Amino acid sequence: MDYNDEIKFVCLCERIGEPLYASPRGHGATKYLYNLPADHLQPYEAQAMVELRKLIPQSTTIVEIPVYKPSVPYDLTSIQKAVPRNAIFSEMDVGHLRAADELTRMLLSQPNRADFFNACALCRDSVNPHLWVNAFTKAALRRPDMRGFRLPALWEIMPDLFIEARPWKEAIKQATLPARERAIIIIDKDFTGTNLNPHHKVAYFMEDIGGNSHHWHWHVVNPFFAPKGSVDRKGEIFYYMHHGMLARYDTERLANGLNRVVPFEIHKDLVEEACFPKLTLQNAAVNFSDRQENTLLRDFNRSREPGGNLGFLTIQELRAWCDRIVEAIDAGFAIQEGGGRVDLRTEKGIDIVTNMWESNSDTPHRKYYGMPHNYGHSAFGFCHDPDFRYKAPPGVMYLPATSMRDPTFWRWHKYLDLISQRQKDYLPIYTQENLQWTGIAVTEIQVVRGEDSRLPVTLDPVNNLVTHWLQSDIELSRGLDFGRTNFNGLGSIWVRTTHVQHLPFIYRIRVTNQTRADAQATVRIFMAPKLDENGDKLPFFEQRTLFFEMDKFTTIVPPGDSIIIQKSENSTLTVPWAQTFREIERDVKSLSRAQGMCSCGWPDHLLLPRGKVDGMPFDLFVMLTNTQIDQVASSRRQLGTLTPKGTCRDSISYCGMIDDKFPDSRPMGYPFDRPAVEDERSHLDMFVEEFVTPVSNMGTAEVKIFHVDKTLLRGNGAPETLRKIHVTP
Ligand SMILES: [Cu+2]
Repeated sequence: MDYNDEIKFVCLCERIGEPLYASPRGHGATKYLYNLPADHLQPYEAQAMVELRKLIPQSTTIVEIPVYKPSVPYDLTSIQKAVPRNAIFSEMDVGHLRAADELTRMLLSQPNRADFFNACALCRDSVNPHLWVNAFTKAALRRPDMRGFRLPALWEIMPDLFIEARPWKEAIKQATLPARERAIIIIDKDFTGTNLNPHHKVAYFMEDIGGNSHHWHWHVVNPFFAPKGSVDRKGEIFYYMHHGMLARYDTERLANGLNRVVPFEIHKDLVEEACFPKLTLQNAAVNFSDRQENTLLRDFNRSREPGGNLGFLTIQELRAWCDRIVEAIDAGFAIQEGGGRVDLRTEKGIDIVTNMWESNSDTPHRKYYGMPHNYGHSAFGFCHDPDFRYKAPPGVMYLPATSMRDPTFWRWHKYLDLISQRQKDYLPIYTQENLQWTGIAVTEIQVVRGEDSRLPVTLDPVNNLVTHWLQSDIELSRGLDFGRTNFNGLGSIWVRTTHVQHLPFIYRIRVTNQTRADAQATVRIFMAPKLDENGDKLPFFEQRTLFFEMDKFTTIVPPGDSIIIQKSENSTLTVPWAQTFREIERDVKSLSRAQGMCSCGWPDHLLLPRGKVDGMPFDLFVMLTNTQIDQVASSRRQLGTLTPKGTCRDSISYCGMIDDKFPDSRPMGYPFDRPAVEDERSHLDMFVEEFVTPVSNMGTAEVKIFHVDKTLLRGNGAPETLRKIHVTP
């Protein structure tokens, strides 16, 4: 895809609430003006377009982009009815999702990229803007003629889902000033609360813009209603990705002196945690609602809410769905719609059970097992005003792009995670043959820390990792609709946010291959905290579920001794800091970008947990497995044949492969995905060493993560000469 084609799509994502005819798009030397067919516009719009064009300064270089009627006609009536333009669009709302899927199908039906572009441009201003972003992203991901397209950072497209109302208001004020007089708006990392609320100690993680944006992307890449059977291991990847997020959340809690998350008690209905998100949804012009502590989870009926399609739900029903799934797991089979049983005592069981609670298109019986995940999210999102008597908007749990901010997200997902883990508990434990790779041994594991001259650290670089705070600037102007266009307020509006970052490191894994031939190995790297809340060593049955993936790649292990080197920034789990509109605009070279959108993956800056100031011990785990066994024959991309950093690629472990098989035949989370021994919970005195030592191709090392409480600046953002304003709530 060349630059001229790409930029036409990129600029569609700019100021999504402002009609395309209203102003040119783009911030570079060249501006792009979409020329919409006259009969597409209302008479007042056509007239406004003429008037507004007179305001464009003569000196502006304008590239006109003609938009034509696409060759496949479409009808948006039902989509507009299901989700009005100013409604709160949510991927948790079944009716909204169906409408978004309908638009995706229409966009996919366009026979070529030109028609696809025309359809995207023409329907953009006729449907709900967040629905449009969802449908456009899904269609672009799946169209072969869109391979290589770079979607700008989600926080630039829809900044209102990430940036609180107060800095937003300040940004609008800044937009009225000439560019040189504007200030950088600094959002403190304690902006949303104080440590009087213990959960606030991990707010930096819950509110992380990369983490939340990953969660949104993930749900777009793995939509609930992907056609039945169309996504390989759909339920399993849902379980595995969220399980990984939970393990990391628990680790952050331990690092901050908090207990691990307690699963939500569905039979108690008490939502103990409060949430005061301070976010405003711009297109709907409403604030996300707050929730007081100790709110009850109640039956909801939001059918009177304009644009709401969820209708109603009783908590008793939600409970019944969950209880039936648990019962199915214990019974060993699920009931299929129309009669018959689905066996759950198989490797595939995890997929089926998660299909049931995720309630995607592959659930064996939607009516009987319900839609616990989505309706649970919604019940939390509505519990402050369940019958809409106060006409209060939902809370952040209602949207995937914002739900991580709410402590109940983690409690609800922990509850669901335990349902899937319960299914895994019934599987036979791994035998020696399932784990051992004869002739291959991991003999030593080290991590070696890199450095940043701005952060002098005297610790031994071996096995001592370091995190710190990093300020990153984000540009709000691409998402600020109205009040500001390219001819009355040129230039950027900067917001400075703070997040965790780590010093880069490399893995050095010493291995021995006792065979006479090269061995193609899959290297699986995980990490888990070593100590519990009391500072005691975690027994393996508890630590096992805290192991989170760090990397997975393939390599050739030659006969004899050798060392495998891997850089932390090349982790196949993570994606780099997202590309901004500005970077895409400047990168005019026509790159041959064959890969996907490189938008789905755990953010690189969260690869390491924050750790503790005086060091937090972790067990780093490495396992080598035989790629010939791991390889999935029908997968287009071979496991681990990854493109070098700098080109686009998604996280395969977390996001899977679009329109292809998941390229690793092992259960996700292998070898930690099931109990290690029979009756695991009675083995309080079993530790990780007992699991690892008998298997030569596994190894562990203790590493410590030290948090240096200093803040560095990423750079490459706002000019430092600008004034700075600190916003307070
Ligand atoms: Cu989710």
